[in-house]
Amino acid sequence: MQLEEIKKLFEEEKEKIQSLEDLEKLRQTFLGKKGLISQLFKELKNIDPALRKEFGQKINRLREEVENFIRQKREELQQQLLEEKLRSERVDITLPARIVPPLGSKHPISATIEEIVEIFKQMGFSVETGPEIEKEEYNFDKLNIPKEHPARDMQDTFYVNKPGYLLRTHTSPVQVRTMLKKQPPIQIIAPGRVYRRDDDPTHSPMFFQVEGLVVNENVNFANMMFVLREFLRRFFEAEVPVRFRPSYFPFTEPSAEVDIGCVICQGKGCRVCKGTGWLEVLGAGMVHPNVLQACGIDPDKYQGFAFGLGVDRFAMLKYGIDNIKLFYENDVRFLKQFSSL
Ligand code: FA5
Repeated sequence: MQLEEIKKLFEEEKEKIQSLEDLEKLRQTFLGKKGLISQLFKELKNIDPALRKEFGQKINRLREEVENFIRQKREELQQQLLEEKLRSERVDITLPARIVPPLGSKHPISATIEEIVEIFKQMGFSVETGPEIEKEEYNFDKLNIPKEHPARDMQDTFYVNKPGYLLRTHTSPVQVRTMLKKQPPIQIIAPGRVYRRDDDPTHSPMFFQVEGLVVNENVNFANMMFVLREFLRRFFEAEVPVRFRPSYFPFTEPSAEVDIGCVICQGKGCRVCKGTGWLEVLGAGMVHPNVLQACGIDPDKYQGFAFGLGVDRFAMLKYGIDNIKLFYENDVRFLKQFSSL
C-alpha cells in the first residue's frame, strides 16, 4: 500500500474510534510489528537512493502523527471512562448512613452487681440504698466505731466541707438507715459506691460494696454461714471451698472474714492468693447488740447477722482481672471484652 493510501486510511479509521479497544486495534494496524507503517519502512531499501531521505521523512511524519493521535485519544477515552464511573458511583450524601454506631455494653462492675443482687433476691432479700455523702454518725457512731478508731482518721476517710458528713467508707450505714426506719423482720442487701483513701492494684479510692443485713428472732451464726456459702456457690457456679476465719469488726460480734479456695490456682498457691491457696472475699458477723440498740431494736428480743463484700474483688476473680484500675479507666478495648454480659 502506498503512503498516501495509508494516510487516507488512517484519516478514515481514526474517525471510527469509540473505545480503548478500537484504539488498540488501530495501533496494531498502523504501528504494530507487521503494521502498515512498519511495512513502509521495510520498503525504504527498494526506493531510489535520491528519494529515500525524503520518503523516510514522510513515513516518520506519518508515524508521529499516528502516535500523537493515539496518545491524545487514549487520554481522552480514559478521562471519559473515569467520568462515567464517577457518575455511576455518585454518593448521595442525603441518604441516611448505613453504618451502625458502635453500641455500648454493660460495665463488668454493673453486670457483677446485677448478678449479686439477683442471687440475693432469689434468697428472699430486698434492696435498699443510701446516700454516698453520709452522716459520720451513721457511718461510724451508730456502728459502734469509737471516736478514736483509726478508720475515722483523715488518712483513711474522705471528709467533705460540711461538718459531720463524709463520703461513706462502706455500705454499712445503710444497715443503720434501714433499722432506724423499720422493725424486724429485716432481710436486705444494699449495693453501692464507697470511698476510701486507698490506691494500689487491688484497692481503688472509689469502689463498690454490697451490704447484707438480716434481723429477726432466733437468727444465728449458722444461718449466716448457710446464706453466704449458698451465695458463693451460686456466684462462682461451682462448689468452691469456703472457710470462716475469726476476725474483728466493731459492729459485729463474733466477726468473721470469709475466704474461698483460690479460683485462679484451685488452692495450690499462686501470686493472686499470695501462695496461701485462699482468697478473702467478704467480712461478716452477728450484729453487735450496741448497734441494734443504737438503731432502736431490742437486742434481747432480736439478733441479726450482717456481711459486706467488695464487688470489684468479686468481678476481678470472676473475670480474671489483675488490676482494679482497669474498671475505672473506661478504655473501650477493655470494656469491649464484656460486651456479651
Ligand atoms: C467492711 O467494709 C465492712 N463494712 C464489711 C462488713 C459488713 C463486715 C457487715 C461485717 C458486717 P472491709 O473494710 O474488710 O469491711 O471491706 C470489705 C471488702 O471491700 C473487702 O473484703 C474488699 O474486698 C473490699 N475493699 C476494701 N477496700 C477496698 C478498696 N480500696 N478497693 C476495692 N475494694 C476494697
